[in-house]
Amino acid sequence: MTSVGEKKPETATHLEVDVAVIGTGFAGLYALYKARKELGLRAHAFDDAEGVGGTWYWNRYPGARSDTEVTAYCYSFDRELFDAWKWTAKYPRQSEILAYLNLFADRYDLRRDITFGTHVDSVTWNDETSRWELRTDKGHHVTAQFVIEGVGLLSSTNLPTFPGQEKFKGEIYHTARWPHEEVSFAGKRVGIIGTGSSGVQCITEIAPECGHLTVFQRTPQYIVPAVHGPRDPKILESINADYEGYWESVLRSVTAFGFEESSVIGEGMSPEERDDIFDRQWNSGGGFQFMFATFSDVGTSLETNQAATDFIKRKIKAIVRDRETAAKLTPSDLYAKRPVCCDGYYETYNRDNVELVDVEAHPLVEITENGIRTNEHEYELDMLIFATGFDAVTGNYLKIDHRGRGGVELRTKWANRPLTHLGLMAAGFPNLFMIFGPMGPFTNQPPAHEAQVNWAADAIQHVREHHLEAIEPTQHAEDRWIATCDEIAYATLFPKVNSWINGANIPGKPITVMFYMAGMGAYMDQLRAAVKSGYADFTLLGPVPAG
Ligand code: N01
Repeated sequence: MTSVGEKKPETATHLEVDVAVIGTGFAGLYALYKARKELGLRAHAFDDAEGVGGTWYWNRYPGARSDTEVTAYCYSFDRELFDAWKWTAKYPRQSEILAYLNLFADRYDLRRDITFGTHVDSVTWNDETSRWELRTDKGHHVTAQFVIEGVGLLSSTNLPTFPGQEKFKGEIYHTARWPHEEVSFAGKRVGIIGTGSSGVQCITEIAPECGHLTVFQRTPQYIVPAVHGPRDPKILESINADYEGYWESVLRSVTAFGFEESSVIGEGMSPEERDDIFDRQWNSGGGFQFMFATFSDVGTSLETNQAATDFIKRKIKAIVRDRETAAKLTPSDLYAKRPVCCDGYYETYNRDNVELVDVEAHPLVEITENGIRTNEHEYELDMLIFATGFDAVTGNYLKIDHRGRGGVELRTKWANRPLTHLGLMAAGFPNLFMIFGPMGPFTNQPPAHEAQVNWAADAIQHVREHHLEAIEPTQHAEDRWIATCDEIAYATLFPKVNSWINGANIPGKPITVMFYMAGMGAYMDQLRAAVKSGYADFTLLGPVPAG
């Protein structure tokens, strides 16, 4: 057996490290930094992309920006970086976030330990050596004691195939695989399929640029304004006055978005009082804010939820001039998907060059040489954009052939639903940490990534300091975590509505709970309790006997 401390001769394709990292978005970059700089370990990362950035490398579509205010959409551990980086606006554009992540990679010289343009095909646990063996599509063979995967919650693209798709003669794009080159819309007839977060940003940005825009909508969403603008200097001043306190409050909150969440119960309140609060939030903007800063029970009380949906429906009616279009844009389900915000979305449908097609009522039959044919009409297009989202949460994990102890396949283990403990580790898969894995918290991601990587780093240190080989959650702990996640989710309204949150957007995918919905604060308590108990819910494996 080769111990991690011993150096084995390396070839260009064979690498022996302490920590292998998959993905170089927010999570992977921080994991690489942490393993190398803070734990002093040998680490190497792989990424499919040709550069760092993860989701922000791929999602370059027009209008792409975060809907978390910048002050909570960054790393917290590096105060100097926080002070040095001058975000230009409240909700950062994709290009700005990507520049920030590139700066982070440069600041800590991370690129020398990253192999880009390389997909990790398989991650296999070797029972004899207690090491992971990784193989890539470029022929790399990596041996690592620990694996940290930051493969992206929303990264594996959902590209539905329609009959005749190959015949289309125009340009064709997916929002999450947008080209690096400039795409011109001038004078073109553009079609967009999908009206989720990506779709609405794209639609609003492209409409004024193109000749004609046809939006193919299957399910309307509740969209509230973002009220995008310059950063509020007062927020920054208050963060600077108590930097640690600010981040503590982010981690104690439900959403980890950095805004003040409401503790007001909407149920039982008069409709006028409720509308007043919704109206104030509509005017100050933000999707998660509309759901969590107005009342504490929009996601749990049918009454408050309906008050929210009635309010948005009235707004749609007031904004959209054409009655028929307004009706098509009006959702009929609960407000219990990942909340969406975008400035000027409903106003876009008042433009003469924008048309809305309801493909639920008139299904999309085929893609032709010249455009899209529904069961009612053929729409001629020069460009077709798929804003059809992702095989979320589990998609990228299952693209890698994971085999744990005794050769158990992750695909088999997760055949009916994804199973993890703390959304971070899975029974049967020792020393494998999934950052924002299934059954993790339903929150703003960067602060959660940092917390999970910190937890993983502490676990790694624990194993090494105690001269152990591996840490793995017990089956009992995993079962209990899943039951806890289910119980919490079913106390909310989210399981009642189909979306990527529960896997319902992908045909054939199990529809199930995939998040811990009790919020960031409660999740942090769970992470701390796991350590405080001396890893009581984990099996700690000792050294492999020599010989
Ligand atoms: O994907 P989505 P997204 N025929 O799944 C439609 C994050 N994000 O990329 O609802 C016709 O939400 C589908 O229709 P339906 C954020 O967490 C954040 O927009 O399934 N239509 C839906 O309209 C977000 O929630 C930001 O009926 C089809 C759309 O495509 C998550 O990513 C920006 C179809 C997909 O919507 C996903 O957002 C962007 C078909 N066969 C993304 N298949 C910000 O921070 C799918 N659709 C602002």
